[in-house]
Amino acid sequence: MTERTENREVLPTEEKYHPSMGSFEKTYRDSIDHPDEFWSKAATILDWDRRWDRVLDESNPPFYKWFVNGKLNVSYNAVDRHLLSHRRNKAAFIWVGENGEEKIITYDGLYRRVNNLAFALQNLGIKKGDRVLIYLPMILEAPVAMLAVARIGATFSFVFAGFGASAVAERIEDAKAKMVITADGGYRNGKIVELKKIIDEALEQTSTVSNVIVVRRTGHSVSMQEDRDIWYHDVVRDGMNYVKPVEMDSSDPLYILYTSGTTGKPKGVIHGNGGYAVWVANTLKWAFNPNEDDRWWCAADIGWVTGHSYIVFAPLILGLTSVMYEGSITYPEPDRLWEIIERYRVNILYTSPTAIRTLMRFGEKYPKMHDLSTLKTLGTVGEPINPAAWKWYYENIGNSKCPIIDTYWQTETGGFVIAPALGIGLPPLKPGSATFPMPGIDPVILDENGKEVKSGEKGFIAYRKPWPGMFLTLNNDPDRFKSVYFEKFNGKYYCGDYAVKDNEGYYWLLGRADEVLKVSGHRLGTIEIEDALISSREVAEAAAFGKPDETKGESIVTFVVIKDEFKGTPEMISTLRKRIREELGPIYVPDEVHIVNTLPKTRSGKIMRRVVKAVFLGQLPGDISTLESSVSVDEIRTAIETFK
Ligand code: 6R9
Repeated sequence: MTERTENREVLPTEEKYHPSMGSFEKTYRDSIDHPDEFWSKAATILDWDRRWDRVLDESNPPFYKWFVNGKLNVSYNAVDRHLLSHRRNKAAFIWVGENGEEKIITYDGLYRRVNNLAFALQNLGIKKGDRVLIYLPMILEAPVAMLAVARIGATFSFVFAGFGASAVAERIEDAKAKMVITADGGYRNGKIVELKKIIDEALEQTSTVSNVIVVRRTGHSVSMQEDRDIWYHDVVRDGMNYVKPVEMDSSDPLYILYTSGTTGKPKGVIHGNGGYAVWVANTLKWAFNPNEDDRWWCAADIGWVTGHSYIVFAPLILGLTSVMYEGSITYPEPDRLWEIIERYRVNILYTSPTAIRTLMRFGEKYPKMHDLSTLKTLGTVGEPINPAAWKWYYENIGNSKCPIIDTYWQTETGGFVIAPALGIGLPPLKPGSATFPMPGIDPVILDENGKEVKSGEKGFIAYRKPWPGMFLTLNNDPDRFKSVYFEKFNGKYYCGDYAVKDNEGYYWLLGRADEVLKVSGHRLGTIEIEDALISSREVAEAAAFGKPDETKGESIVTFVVIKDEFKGTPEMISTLRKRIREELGPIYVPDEVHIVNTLPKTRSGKIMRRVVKAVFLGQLPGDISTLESSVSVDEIRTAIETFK
């Protein structure tokens, strides 16, 4: 045991940490009025190698430092420290394959796998500060890879396995990844997704990667490049190869996660070790209050921030048992989620409004086929939930007895920022409202000029104080970090959402105020879609925007102008859709592609996406004073009508 503990004090979390038992209001006020004491106590949710000197260094805003000079290893906190407690033989993950296969991995088993992979990574030359890109489906090797990279002090960047080759290449290049961890393929709706092939294509466009580790999942044949590609099972040896967790500074990077913004280039959001880990573990406790024996199921994909924070880091730091599901929620039948809840007696389900609306369409028949009585709490994330979906979820899945924890947050915030706090005092719920801020979060709703709006009025939601889970910066781009998030409202953090606070203080999140879409909960940039279209040799101009969609929240609509020499080419629309699928991935494929002769532009030549959208949705186009004089809105309307 000695090598496992390394002079660290290993205690089960509960013995050291008791969430404030006071009311929500008291806890919240403490967090705002006495942040040092509050966060010093909250940080004991982790085992630190060295205690911090100061809770927060605000000397160089917006580059805030939490738990200054505190040292720790997050992989140790998620795995090793549970081994000396009753949790050693506890299931960390109950994994369910799309074909119904089951694998249960204990904390001890996770420890062995993480160490063995960390050992292999070290042997392949990966060390502190290196970047490793992970492109894996929802298999157990995904959390193992994240934890193994974190163990040796390297930084991972997990890319959702639904992204296409160009999107992967762009991320490899931006992160300067030295290694890729992928699989031969993944399963989705019973079909194989060719992950290795996509990596091969991406690597043709990049030059930083020296090795690719390939997990055998599907077993179908893939090409392996000698000297570069290695099978996971060849490099990860059996037995137990202990690797000492590398001591990390609280503000060292833990991972980079790319997300969409208002330009074509995805933003590499960097999260750190100490503040991030304190934040995700505490927010999970505050919002969902899971018990030691609960079965927690965050039904997101690990490739998105929800999976990073609430499938991997928070539940493992708390020593919980999670269900992890490989595939599609409607495969083989639309009762898949309900069947898994019954089979594994899940207690807490955390999913997206899109998933709820998708399953709602199939009717009550499917949930009724299963015993869902073990559920005690439900959660949602990713987009605003409409009251009809909330009600359906509450009545048919929660049997009108489970609170719905509507968690509002972003990739950049690391964890929940506004959510009902079951663990410290659940407020009466209002369907569609994420209720109140988490401790430490100080939101304000502002108008365009930065003036606070009155309750009941819509405005931009910003934050007056930093919090521990806030991202550190953007990869390679500290200036963009400052300008994108902190300039609009004079140093306050702002990231693109509209909200209203009602007269009882409840927050209602109303969706994006910028060029970002939420399609089935996936965050996509309209400009990324336009860029991919314009880079097609046939396309002269393109505009992309979102259209309200009953199930997906939003669907993607595009308008394109085809170059003269390609006009009249048959199958143009399917060619363009196919190209987007290959480059960016299936989630980016537009639902509608309309070919038009002209698009409205400003006098300076910028395409007025807003006007196209308004005309398309039958709304007033708003201010068109900057429109190029030769093109009238009526003309556009006729063009759109003709080609609709
Ligand atoms: C966690 C995640 C962030 C954007 C965010 C907002 C929307 C997320 C929401 C919600 C209303 C909720 N969003 N949760 N809107 N209610 N409960 O989704 O991160 O992919 O970065 O997206 O998602 O618009 O700005 P990310």
